[in-house]
Amino acid sequence: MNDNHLSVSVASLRLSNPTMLASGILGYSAETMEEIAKSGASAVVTKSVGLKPRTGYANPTVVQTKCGLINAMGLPNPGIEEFAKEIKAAKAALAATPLIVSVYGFSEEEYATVAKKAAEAGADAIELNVSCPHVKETGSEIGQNPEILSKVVRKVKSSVDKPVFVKLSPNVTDIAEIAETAEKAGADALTAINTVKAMAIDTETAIPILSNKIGGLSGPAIKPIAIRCVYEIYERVKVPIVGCGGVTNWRDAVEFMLAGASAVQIGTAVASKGLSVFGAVSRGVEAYLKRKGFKSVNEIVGLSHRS
Ligand code: RRO
Repeated sequence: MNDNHLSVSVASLRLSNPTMLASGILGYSAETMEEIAKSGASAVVTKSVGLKPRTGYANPTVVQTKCGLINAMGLPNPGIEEFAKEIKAAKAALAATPLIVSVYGFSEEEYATVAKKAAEAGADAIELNVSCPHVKETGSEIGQNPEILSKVVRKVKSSVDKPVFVKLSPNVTDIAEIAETAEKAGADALTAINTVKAMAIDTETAIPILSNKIGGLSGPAIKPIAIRCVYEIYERVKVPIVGCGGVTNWRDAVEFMLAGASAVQIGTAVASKGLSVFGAVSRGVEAYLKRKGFKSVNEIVGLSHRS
Protein backbone atom coordinates (compact mmCIF):
# COMPACT_ATOMS: atom_id res chain seq x y z
CA MET A 1 0.00 0.00 0.00
CA ASN A 2 1.34 3.46 -0.75
CA ASP A 3 0.41 7.01 0.09
CA ASN A 4 -2.20 7.17 -2.69
CA HIS A 5 -4.47 4.98 -0.62
CA LEU A 6 -4.51 7.68 2.02
CA SER A 7 -4.98 10.70 -0.24
CA VAL A 8 -8.27 12.57 -0.02
CA SER A 9 -9.83 15.59 -1.69
CA VAL A 10 -11.61 18.16 0.42
CA ALA A 11 -13.24 20.86 -1.68
CA SER A 12 -10.50 21.50 -4.26
CA LEU A 13 -7.66 20.68 -1.85
CA ARG A 14 -5.82 17.48 -2.59
CA LEU A 15 -4.45 16.12 0.70
CA SER A 16 -1.77 13.43 0.97
CA ASN A 17 -3.55 11.87 3.95
CA PRO A 18 -6.65 12.63 6.05
CA THR A 19 -4.93 14.32 9.03
CA MET A 20 -4.80 18.11 9.37
CA LEU A 21 -3.64 20.43 12.16
CA ALA A 22 -6.68 22.03 13.85
CA SER A 23 -6.96 25.77 14.41
CA GLY A 24 -5.48 27.45 17.46
CA ILE A 25 -2.91 24.90 18.51
CA LEU A 26 0.56 26.00 17.46
CA GLY A 27 2.40 29.17 16.54
CA TYR A 28 3.12 29.87 12.91
CA SER A 29 6.85 30.49 12.76
CA ALA A 30 8.62 29.14 9.70
CA GLU A 31 10.36 26.57 11.95
CA THR A 32 7.08 25.26 13.37
CA MET A 33 5.56 25.08 9.89
CA GLU A 34 8.47 23.05 8.56
CA GLU A 35 8.18 20.65 11.49
CA ILE A 36 4.44 20.27 10.97
CA ALA A 37 4.85 19.51 7.28
CA LYS A 38 7.59 16.97 8.05
CA SER A 39 5.45 15.37 10.77
CA GLY A 40 2.94 14.20 8.17
CA ALA A 41 0.05 16.64 8.67
CA SER A 42 -1.55 17.04 5.25
CA ALA A 43 -2.74 20.62 5.88
CA VAL A 44 -2.49 23.31 8.52
CA VAL A 45 -5.28 25.50 9.89
CA THR A 46 -4.08 28.72 11.54
CA LYS A 47 -5.30 30.35 14.72
CA SER A 48 -8.30 32.56 13.97
CA VAL A 49 -7.44 36.04 12.72
CA GLY A 50 -9.64 39.13 12.60
CA LEU A 51 -9.51 42.63 11.17
CA LYS A 52 -7.85 44.28 14.18
CA PRO A 53 -5.37 43.04 16.79
CA ARG A 54 -6.86 41.58 19.98
CA THR A 55 -5.05 40.74 23.20
CA GLY A 56 -7.58 38.10 24.27
CA TYR A 57 -8.58 37.38 27.86
CA ALA A 58 -6.42 37.65 30.98
CA ASN A 59 -4.95 34.46 32.47
CA PRO A 60 -5.90 31.81 33.30
CA THR A 61 -7.04 31.04 29.76
CA VAL A 62 -6.67 27.25 29.88
CA VAL A 63 -7.61 24.70 32.51
CA GLN A 64 -6.78 21.01 32.38
CA THR A 65 -9.61 18.86 33.78
CA LYS A 66 -9.79 15.08 34.24
CA CYS A 67 -11.69 14.73 31.01
CA GLY A 68 -10.15 17.38 28.75
CA LEU A 69 -8.90 20.92 28.26
CA ILE A 70 -11.14 23.93 28.72
CA ASN A 71 -9.91 27.11 27.03
CA ALA A 72 -11.09 30.67 26.83
CA MET A 73 -8.27 32.45 25.04
CA GLY A 74 -10.59 35.15 23.71
CA LEU A 75 -9.35 35.22 20.12
CA PRO A 76 -5.89 36.71 20.71
CA ASN A 77 -4.38 37.58 17.34
CA PRO A 78 -2.27 40.28 15.72
CA GLY A 79 -4.89 41.35 13.15
CA ILE A 80 -4.81 40.48 9.46
CA GLU A 81 -2.34 43.21 8.35
CA GLU A 82 0.37 41.79 10.62
CA PHE A 83 -0.74 38.19 10.16
CA ALA A 84 -0.46 38.48 6.37
CA LYS A 85 3.34 38.51 6.83
CA GLU A 86 3.12 35.30 8.84
CA ILE A 87 0.91 33.72 6.18
CA LYS A 88 3.53 34.49 3.52
CA ALA A 89 6.37 33.05 5.63
CA ALA A 90 4.29 30.01 6.60
CA LYS A 91 3.44 29.32 2.96
CA ALA A 92 7.09 29.35 2.00
CA ALA A 93 8.01 27.00 4.85
CA LEU A 94 5.11 24.61 4.21
CA ALA A 95 5.97 24.16 0.52
CA ALA A 96 3.24 21.91 -0.94
CA THR A 97 1.28 21.45 2.29
CA PRO A 98 -1.93 23.53 2.06
CA LEU A 99 -2.41 26.41 4.51
CA ILE A 100 -5.96 27.11 5.61
CA VAL A 101 -6.44 30.45 7.34
CA SER A 102 -9.11 30.61 10.04
CA VAL A 103 -10.99 33.89 9.96
CA TYR A 104 -13.47 35.64 12.25
CA GLY A 105 -15.26 38.97 12.19
CA PHE A 106 -17.92 41.02 13.92
CA SER A 107 -19.92 41.52 10.71
CA GLU A 108 -20.24 39.91 7.28
CA GLU A 109 -18.10 42.71 5.82
CA GLU A 110 -15.33 42.04 8.34
CA TYR A 111 -15.32 38.31 7.63
CA ALA A 112 -15.10 39.05 3.91
CA THR A 113 -12.34 41.66 4.23
CA VAL A 114 -10.18 39.41 6.40
CA ALA A 115 -10.79 36.39 4.14
CA LYS A 116 -9.83 38.44 1.07
CA LYS A 117 -6.61 39.65 2.67
CA ALA A 118 -5.76 36.13 3.84
CA ALA A 119 -6.31 34.78 0.33
CA GLU A 120 -4.16 37.57 -1.16
CA ALA A 121 -1.38 36.69 1.31
CA GLY A 122 -1.40 33.10 0.03
CA ALA A 123 -4.03 31.11 1.98
CA ASP A 124 -5.01 27.98 0.05
CA ALA A 125 -8.42 27.98 1.73
CA ILE A 126 -10.39 29.89 4.35
CA GLU A 127 -12.01 28.37 7.41
CA LEU A 128 -14.75 30.60 8.82
CA ASN A 129 -14.83 30.53 12.59
CA VAL A 130 -18.54 30.89 13.26
CA SER A 131 -18.28 28.76 16.38
CA CYS A 132 -15.96 30.26 19.02
CA PRO A 133 -18.09 29.51 22.09
CA HIS A 134 -17.44 32.56 24.26
CA VAL A 135 -16.64 35.83 22.45
CA LYS A 136 -19.61 38.15 22.11
CA GLU A 137 -20.94 39.19 18.68
CA THR A 138 -18.77 36.76 16.71
CA GLY A 139 -18.11 33.02 16.58
CA SER A 140 -21.08 30.95 17.68
CA GLU A 141 -23.31 34.02 17.95
CA ILE A 142 -23.02 34.08 14.15
CA GLY A 143 -23.01 30.31 13.64
CA GLN A 144 -26.12 29.78 15.78
CA ASN A 145 -28.22 32.10 13.67
CA PRO A 146 -29.04 30.67 10.20
CA GLU A 147 -29.90 34.07 8.70
CA ILE A 148 -26.68 35.76 9.79
CA LEU A 149 -24.59 32.68 8.99
CA SER A 150 -26.01 32.58 5.50
CA LYS A 151 -25.14 36.25 4.90
CA VAL A 152 -21.57 35.77 6.18
CA VAL A 153 -20.91 32.72 4.01
CA ARG A 154 -22.40 34.37 0.89
CA LYS A 155 -20.39 37.54 1.41
CA VAL A 156 -17.13 35.64 1.90
CA LYS A 157 -17.83 33.38 -1.07
CA SER A 158 -18.36 36.40 -3.30
CA SER A 159 -15.09 37.94 -2.07
CA VAL A 160 -12.60 35.07 -2.45
CA ASP A 161 -11.83 32.44 -5.09
CA LYS A 162 -10.42 29.95 -2.59
CA PRO A 163 -12.44 27.12 -1.02
CA VAL A 164 -14.39 28.20 2.06
CA PHE A 165 -14.70 25.82 5.02
CA VAL A 166 -17.26 26.64 7.71
CA LYS A 167 -16.41 25.45 11.23
CA LEU A 168 -19.58 24.63 13.12
CA SER A 169 -20.50 24.85 16.79
CA PRO A 170 -21.88 21.87 18.70
CA ASN A 171 -23.60 24.34 21.05
CA VAL A 172 -26.79 24.43 18.98
CA THR A 173 -30.08 22.54 18.98
CA ASP A 174 -29.74 21.12 15.46
CA ILE A 175 -26.25 21.18 13.94
CA ALA A 176 -27.45 19.49 10.74
CA GLU A 177 -29.84 22.38 10.07
CA ILE A 178 -26.96 24.85 10.48
CA ALA A 179 -24.81 22.68 8.21
CA GLU A 180 -27.50 22.76 5.55
CA THR A 181 -27.71 26.55 5.82
CA ALA A 182 -23.93 26.84 5.34
CA GLU A 183 -24.02 24.50 2.34
CA LYS A 184 -26.90 26.40 0.70
CA ALA A 185 -24.99 29.66 1.19
CA GLY A 186 -22.04 28.20 -0.71
CA ALA A 187 -19.72 26.55 1.83
CA ASP A 188 -17.29 24.22 0.06
CA ALA A 189 -16.66 22.10 3.17
CA LEU A 190 -17.74 21.94 6.80
CA THR A 191 -15.55 21.41 9.84
CA ALA A 192 -17.32 19.78 12.79
CA ILE A 193 -16.90 20.63 15.64
CA ASN A 194 -15.50 23.57 17.61
CA THR A 195 -15.28 23.21 21.41
CA VAL A 196 -18.21 22.42 23.70
CA LYS A 197 -19.22 25.17 26.18
CA ALA A 198 -17.81 24.23 29.57
CA MET A 199 -16.67 25.53 32.94
CA ALA A 200 -14.54 24.61 35.98
CA ILE A 201 -14.76 26.05 39.51
CA ASP A 202 -12.06 25.95 42.19
CA THR A 203 -13.67 24.18 45.16
CA GLU A 204 -11.39 25.85 47.74
CA THR A 205 -11.90 29.44 46.64
CA ALA A 206 -15.34 28.93 45.07
CA ILE A 207 -14.13 30.99 42.09
CA PRO A 208 -14.51 30.00 38.42
CA ILE A 209 -11.01 29.08 37.21
CA LEU A 210 -10.96 30.74 33.80
CA SER A 211 -10.83 34.52 33.84
CA ASN A 212 -13.72 34.48 31.36
CA LYS A 213 -15.50 31.92 33.60
CA ILE A 214 -16.89 30.00 30.60
CA GLY A 215 -14.74 28.33 27.97
CA GLY A 216 -14.72 25.51 25.44
CA LEU A 217 -13.95 21.86 26.19
CA SER A 218 -11.74 19.90 23.79
CA GLY A 219 -10.05 16.50 23.74
CA PRO A 220 -11.29 12.89 24.00
CA ALA A 221 -14.31 13.85 26.17
CA ILE A 222 -15.98 15.57 23.21
CA LYS A 223 -15.27 12.89 20.61
CA PRO A 224 -18.62 11.09 20.97
CA ILE A 225 -20.39 14.45 20.60
CA ALA A 226 -18.34 15.26 17.51
CA ILE A 227 -18.99 11.81 15.99
CA ARG A 228 -22.74 12.30 16.48
CA CYS A 229 -22.54 15.75 14.88
CA VAL A 230 -20.62 14.46 11.84
CA TYR A 231 -23.08 11.56 11.50
CA GLU A 232 -26.09 13.89 11.57
CA ILE A 233 -24.51 16.39 9.17
CA TYR A 234 -23.55 13.66 6.68
CA GLU A 235 -27.23 12.67 6.39
CA ARG A 236 -28.16 16.20 5.33
CA VAL A 237 -25.38 17.66 3.17
CA LYS A 238 -23.30 16.75 0.12
CA VAL A 239 -20.21 18.89 0.77
CA PRO A 240 -17.22 17.20 2.44
CA ILE A 241 -17.04 17.19 6.22
CA VAL A 242 -13.82 17.52 8.22
CA GLY A 243 -14.16 15.84 11.62
CA CYS A 244 -12.65 17.57 14.64
CA GLY A 245 -12.89 16.83 18.35
CA GLY A 246 -10.80 14.43 20.39
CA VAL A 247 -8.88 12.63 17.63
CA THR A 248 -5.96 11.02 19.46
CA ASN A 249 -5.27 7.80 17.56
CA TRP A 250 -6.00 6.05 14.26
CA ARG A 251 -9.16 4.42 15.59
CA ASP A 252 -10.65 7.86 16.34
CA ALA A 253 -9.85 8.98 12.79
CA VAL A 254 -11.46 5.86 11.32
CA GLU A 255 -14.55 6.39 13.50
CA PHE A 256 -14.93 9.97 12.20
CA MET A 257 -14.60 8.74 8.62
CA LEU A 258 -17.15 5.98 9.13
CA ALA A 259 -19.48 8.69 10.49
CA GLY A 260 -18.98 10.68 7.28
CA ALA A 261 -15.82 12.78 7.58
CA SER A 262 -13.50 12.95 4.56
CA ALA A 263 -10.61 14.04 6.78
CA VAL A 264 -9.94 14.92 10.42
CA GLN A 265 -8.31 17.79 12.28
CA ILE A 266 -6.17 17.11 15.33
CA GLY A 267 -5.70 19.74 18.02
CA THR A 268 -5.60 18.82 21.70
CA ALA A 269 -3.67 15.60 20.99
CA VAL A 270 -0.93 17.66 19.31
CA ALA A 271 -0.67 19.68 22.51
CA SER A 272 -0.48 16.52 24.64
CA LYS A 273 1.41 14.06 22.39
CA GLY A 274 3.37 16.30 20.04
CA LEU A 275 3.59 16.31 16.27
CA SER A 276 4.26 12.57 15.96
CA VAL A 277 0.50 12.06 16.31
CA PHE A 278 -0.04 12.82 12.58
CA GLY A 279 2.26 10.05 11.33
CA ALA A 280 0.97 7.62 13.94
CA VAL A 281 -2.67 8.23 12.96
CA SER A 282 -1.91 7.90 9.22
CA ARG A 283 0.05 4.68 9.68
CA GLY A 284 -2.73 3.25 11.83
CA VAL A 285 -5.41 4.17 9.27
CA GLU A 286 -3.30 2.60 6.53
CA ALA A 287 -2.92 -0.66 8.50
CA TYR A 288 -6.68 -0.70 9.14
CA LEU A 289 -7.44 -0.29 5.42
CA LYS A 290 -5.07 -3.12 4.56
CA ARG A 291 -6.48 -5.42 7.25
CA LYS A 292 -10.04 -4.74 6.08
CA GLY A 293 -9.25 -5.03 2.37
CA PHE A 294 -10.01 -1.42 1.37
CA LYS A 295 -8.03 0.10 -1.50
CA SER A 296 -8.61 3.73 -0.56
CA VAL A 297 -9.48 5.61 2.58
CA ASN A 298 -12.32 7.21 0.60
CA GLU A 299 -14.14 3.86 0.65
CA ILE A 300 -14.80 4.13 4.38
CA VAL A 301 -16.25 7.66 4.35
CA GLY A 302 -19.83 7.42 5.62
CA LEU A 303 -19.78 3.63 5.71
CA SER A 304 -21.67 3.48 9.03
CA HIS A 305 -24.74 4.97 7.34
CA ARG A 306 -25.45 1.70 5.52
CA SER A 307 -26.76 0.15 8.71
O1 RRO B 1 -9.70 31.92 21.10
C1 RRO B 1 -10.47 31.16 21.73
O2 RRO B 1 -10.70 31.31 22.94
C2 RRO B 1 -11.16 30.05 21.06
C3 RRO B 1 -11.63 30.08 19.77
BR1 RRO B 1 -11.31 31.50 18.65
C4 RRO B 1 -12.40 29.00 19.25
O3 RRO B 1 -12.86 28.97 18.11
N1 RRO B 1 -12.62 27.96 20.06
C5 RRO B 1 -12.16 27.91 21.32
O4 RRO B 1 -12.40 26.92 22.02
N2 RRO B 1 -11.43 28.97 21.80
